[in-house]
Amino acid sequence: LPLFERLERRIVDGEREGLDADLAQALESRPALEIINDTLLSGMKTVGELFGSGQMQLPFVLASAEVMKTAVAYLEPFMEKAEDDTGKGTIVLATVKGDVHDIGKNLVDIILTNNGYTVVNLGIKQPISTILSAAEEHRADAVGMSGLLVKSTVIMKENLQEMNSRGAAAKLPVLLGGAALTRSYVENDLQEVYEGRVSYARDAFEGLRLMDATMA
Ligand code: B1M
Repeated sequence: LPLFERLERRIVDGEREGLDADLAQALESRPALEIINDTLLSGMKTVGELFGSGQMQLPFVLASAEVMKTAVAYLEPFMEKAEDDTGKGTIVLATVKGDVHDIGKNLVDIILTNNGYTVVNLGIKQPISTILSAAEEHRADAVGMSGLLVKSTVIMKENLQEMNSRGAAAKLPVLLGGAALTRSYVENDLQEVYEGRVSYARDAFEGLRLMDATMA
């Protein structure tokens, strides 16, 4: 297979061996971010489709996710950083309670960090109480929640209600992302229950744009 097809295939097949050499070669002709967005994410999309239609079993999805993470870790040092553009603000980021999916959240972390934000990444399965404690401790300017399961969209709603009931925290802008969300669910249903501002980010770059708008 040609290089980029082979790389995409590695994600789908969960094939770690030879990955570094292929990534090194890919970097000779494309920027790291483009490799992630166009090649690796396309592989993860196929994994999702195969899993969703019952053609792929969970352990293989896990293997694909591990190769994806390894690839992103390899590429991260090669990604562009806005060196002179630091201290733009602080965001607490987490995958919500009950949800283990973290590849997207970690991409958001990388993109925001590389563009001058301080990201407090709490990891997966985080209850709102932990998220809010961290927001207070780090004097966060915003809270970011990720979740890929349909049930996570319900958790996000409960989290926003909990933020309302805690008063001051309700003023914090909230950024939401993850495959199970839709823009209209966030901008209508969720905005309706939240006293602060809640925004939907389709991908990590929209997350960055929204943070820039929030901090402007
Ligand atoms: Co799971 N999984 N999974 N899974 N998994 C999905 C989400 C699913 C859609 C697959 C499917 O059925 N087709 C499905 C959910 C169905 C539903 O709820 N309706 C599903 C399921 C069912 C499950 C389990 C329940 C399976 C089981 O146990 N029977 C289980 C759940 C465990 C749990 O959470 N409690 C489970 C487990 C797993 C693995 C552990 C094997 C693995 C995760 C490994 C890991 O993350 N460390 C996994 C994977 C890999 C997937 C799929 C295939 C790929 C997800 C991914 O990493 N995509 C996924 C299929 C899919 O999403 N269509 C699936 C790449 C990633 C970059 O995209 O996270 O969407 P994403 O992030 C995007 C944007 O959404 C956005 O930016 C990113 C791109 O720039 N974004 C944000 C995300 N968060 C953001 C936050 C922001 C801003 C933007 O601001 C805060």
